[in-house]
Amino acid sequence: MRVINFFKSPLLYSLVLVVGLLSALSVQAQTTDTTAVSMTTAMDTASTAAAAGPAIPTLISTDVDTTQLSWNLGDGQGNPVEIGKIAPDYTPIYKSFSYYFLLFFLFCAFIAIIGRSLKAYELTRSIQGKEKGINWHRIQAVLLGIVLVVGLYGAYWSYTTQGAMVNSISGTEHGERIDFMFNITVIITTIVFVITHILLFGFSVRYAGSEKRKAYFYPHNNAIERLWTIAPAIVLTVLVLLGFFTWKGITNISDSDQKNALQVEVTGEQFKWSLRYSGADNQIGTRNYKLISPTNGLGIDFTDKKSWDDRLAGDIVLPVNRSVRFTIGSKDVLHSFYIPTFRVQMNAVPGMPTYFQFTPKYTTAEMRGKLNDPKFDYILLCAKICGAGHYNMQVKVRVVSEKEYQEWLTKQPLYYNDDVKKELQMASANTSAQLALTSNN
Ligand SMILES: [Cu+2]
Repeated sequence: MRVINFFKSPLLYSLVLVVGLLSALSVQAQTTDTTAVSMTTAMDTASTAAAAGPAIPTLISTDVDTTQLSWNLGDGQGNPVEIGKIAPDYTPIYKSFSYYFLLFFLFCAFIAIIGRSLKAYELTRSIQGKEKGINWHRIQAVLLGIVLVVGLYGAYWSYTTQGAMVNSISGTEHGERIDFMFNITVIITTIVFVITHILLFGFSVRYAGSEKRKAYFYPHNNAIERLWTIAPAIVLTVLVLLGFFTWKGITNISDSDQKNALQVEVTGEQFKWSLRYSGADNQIGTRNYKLISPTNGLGIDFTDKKSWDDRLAGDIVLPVNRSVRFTIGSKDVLHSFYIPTFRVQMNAVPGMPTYFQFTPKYTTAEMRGKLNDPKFDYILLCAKICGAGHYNMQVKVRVVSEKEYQEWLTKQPLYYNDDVKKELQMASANTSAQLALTSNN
C-alpha cells in the first residue's frame, strides 16, 4: 500500500523535478567538458607514442585536433582565439543516465495525467446520468490492431533496410556454411513470427470484449498441447544441431593442419591491435607479461629463439587461398577479434590465448569486383565494448596473392631489433654485476 501511496504523493513529483534540474545541469557541464577531455587524451596518446619511439606503430589515430586545441586555449576571457577558419564542433557527445531517467518519469507522468483526465470525464458523464462511458474494449482492439500492422511493417523494414547492410558475400569457405545456417534460422523463425504475430493480435482484434458475447470456457486439449510442445522441440533441435555441427566443423582442426597454417598473433589492448607474424620458422615465440617494457610492449621472451624472426606489422596482409591461424590475446580487458566479411569472431581474453583458423577465398581486388565497390576493404574490428576508444580499434585487412604477400612480409620490421638487443645486453650485464656483488659479499 505504501508503495502505491508513494506514486500518488507530491514527493515523487518533487523528486522528478530535482532530478530534471540536476540532469539539465550535468548535460550542460558534459558538453563543455568533453572537448577538453578528448583533447587531453589525444595529446597523451601522442606523447606516449612519441616516447615509445618509431619502432611501435600505433594503430589508432594520434593526431591532435588543432582546431579544438586553439578553441580551448581561448583568450582567457572565454572567447575562442581563431586560428584558421574551421568552426569548433559544439555537438553534445552523449547524454547522461539522469537525462533518460527523467525522460522515463516524464513519460509516466504524462500517461498518469491522461488516465486521470479520462477518469474525471467518465465520472462527469455518470453524474449527468449518461451511463455509457468510454468503450475501452473498442480502444484496446484498435490499439492491438495498430500493433499488428506496425509490428509486421517494422519487421519488413528491418529486413530490407538493415538486412541490406549486411555483406552478402562471405570472404571465406567456412563463412558460406555460417551464412547457410543463418539463412535457415532466419527463414524458420520469420515464418513462425509472422504466423504467431497475426494469430495473437488478429484474434485480440476480432474477438475483442463485448457485452453481447460471452467467452467460451475451454480449459484443456491434449492434442493441441502435444502439437505445440513437440513441433517447437523438433524445430529447435534441428537448429541447435545445425549450429553445433557447423561450429564443430570450423573449430575442430587436425594438429597437422594447425601447424601448416600461416601463424599470426594478434593482441588487443585499449585501444589498438598489435600484430606479430611468424618468420621463416612459421612459429611464434613465447610471451610473458612480466617482460613488458617500453621497448618490448608485448612482453616477448627473446631467450626463445623462435621469436627472433617474428615480424611486426601495421595492417593485416594475408595470402589468398592459404589457411591462416590467428592466436588471439589481450593485454588488459576483453576485446573481440571480428572480421565481418570473413564471418570470423573470437574473444580476446587476457591470460588465455584463443584461436581462429580460416582461409580467405578472394583477394581484396576480387572482392571489390564481386561487390562492385572499388572502395571496399576487409576490416578487423573489436566487437566487445571495451572502453571509450573501442570504436577506433580498426585495422585494414588486405588479401593478396602469395607473391605479393612474401614481398610485403620481408619489408616488415623485426621485433628483435637493435634497441631490444641493447636492452637485453644491459640486463644481462646488470645481472652478472649483481651476481659478482653477491658472491663478493
Ligand atoms: Cu576492444
